[in-house]
This record gives sequence, structure tokens and C-alpha cells, in this order.
Amino acid sequence: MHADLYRSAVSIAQFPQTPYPEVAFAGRSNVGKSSLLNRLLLAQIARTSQTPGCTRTINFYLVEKSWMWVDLPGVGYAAVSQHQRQGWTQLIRTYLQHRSQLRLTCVLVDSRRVLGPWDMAIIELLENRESPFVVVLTKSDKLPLSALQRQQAQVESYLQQYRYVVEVLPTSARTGLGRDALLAIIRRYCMAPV
Ligand SMILES: Nc1nc2c(ncn2[C@@H]2O[C@H](COP(=O)(O)OP(=O)(O)OP(=O)(O)O)[C@@H](O)[C@H]2O)c(=O)[nH]1
Ligand SMILES: [Mg+2]
Repeated sequence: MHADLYRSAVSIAQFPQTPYPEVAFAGRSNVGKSSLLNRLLLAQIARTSQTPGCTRTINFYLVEKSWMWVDLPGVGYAAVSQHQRQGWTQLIRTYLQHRSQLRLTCVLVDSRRVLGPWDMAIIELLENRESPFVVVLTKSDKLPLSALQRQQAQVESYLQQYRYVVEVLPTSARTGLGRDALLAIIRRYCMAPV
């Protein structure tokens, strides 16, 4: 798929006023948002790093000149000033709360962790907004299959009261696990015009 960086935004005023449907990648810092986006697009377009806090702007990628993929900075990143962290968190919140082009959010959670307060804050916001989301379990290659299945079942059962969760999907940016399934969901939600 052809993808170009369309805009990097650090403020609401910089969000592009484009008509394209959007899919966003949200979650804790270092969970693997940029890596997954690269793996899905089969491109090395988003910068990734072992060090948390790699993505510091909201990056809008125009894909196939018809839809926008949005890589968000990580939430919960401790090694910046409180002021800076609040600013980012507010920007991400504003995006997720008010962006009218948003069709689907991938909420990324490390397969080896339980859902934490940051994850739940994103999920609650989307649920209240009645905006569909996929809970994407990342770095699945680091777990044996049985542990992964247990984790998936646990998250599914925890979220069973939530109406806007589309699926809980194990993935790996390293092996490509879950790529086809996630792409199919993203296409299903984003292909119709806004
Ligand atoms: N083993 C394994 N490592 C992964 C996977 N996905 C990401 N990583 C590693 O996790 C680290 C963080 O990945 P990023 O994609 O930069 O994470 P991010 O969520 O974009 O991080 P921020 O931009 O800081 O919020 C990198 O060292 C990646 O190589 C995966 O599926 N498997
Ligand atoms: Mg990133």
C-alpha cells in the first residue's frame, strides 16, 4: 500500500482538515504502535525505538490517497516533564474525543500486561463516544501460544460489557501474526466515505 506522511501535528490547529476516513493507533508508550503500523503497511515509514517516547507528534499518513492512518504518541511516558506529558495527553484526548473523521481506533496493549489505567482511559473515552475500537495485543511473539490464548480470553471477558469493542486480536509486528485479520477490520470500518 502506498503511504506518505501527510502532516505531523503538535496542536489541534495543525490537525489536517481532510475528508478521508481515519484509523488511529493508540496506547502506552513503547507498546509497538509505530512498529505495527509499519508492518501493516509493509513500509518503514514510522520511526520506532527501544526507548519509550519515540513518537512525539500526531503523525497523519495518507494511504492509497484515500484514507488516513494516524500514529499517536504513547500515553503514560514518564521521562518527560509533567507539563509536557499533560500537553500530549490532552492533545491525544482531544483527537480521540472530537475527531469527526475517526472511524476506528486500534488500542494497543502489550500481550504480557493486563489492561492498565491508561488503556482503560482510552477505552472509556471511545465507548462513551460510541466509537468502535479493536484491542490489539502486541508483541505476541514473546509469549507461548497457551499464555497468549489465556491473555486474549481474559481481556475479552473483562471487556464483555463494552459495546464498541470490535475484537481482541493478538498480533506481532515481528512475525506478522494478526496482520491480515487487522487489515480486514480496518478496511471494513474505513472504506466508506465520511
Ligand atoms: N518482539 C517484538 N518487539 C516489538 C514488536 N513490536 C514492537 N516491538 C519493539 O518494541 C519497541 C517499541 O516499538 P515502537 O513501535 O517504537 O513503539 P511505540 O508504541 O510506537 O512507542 P512510542 O512512539 O514511544 O509511543 C521497539 O524496540 C520495537 O522493535 C513485536 O511485535 N515483537
Ligand atoms: Mg511510536
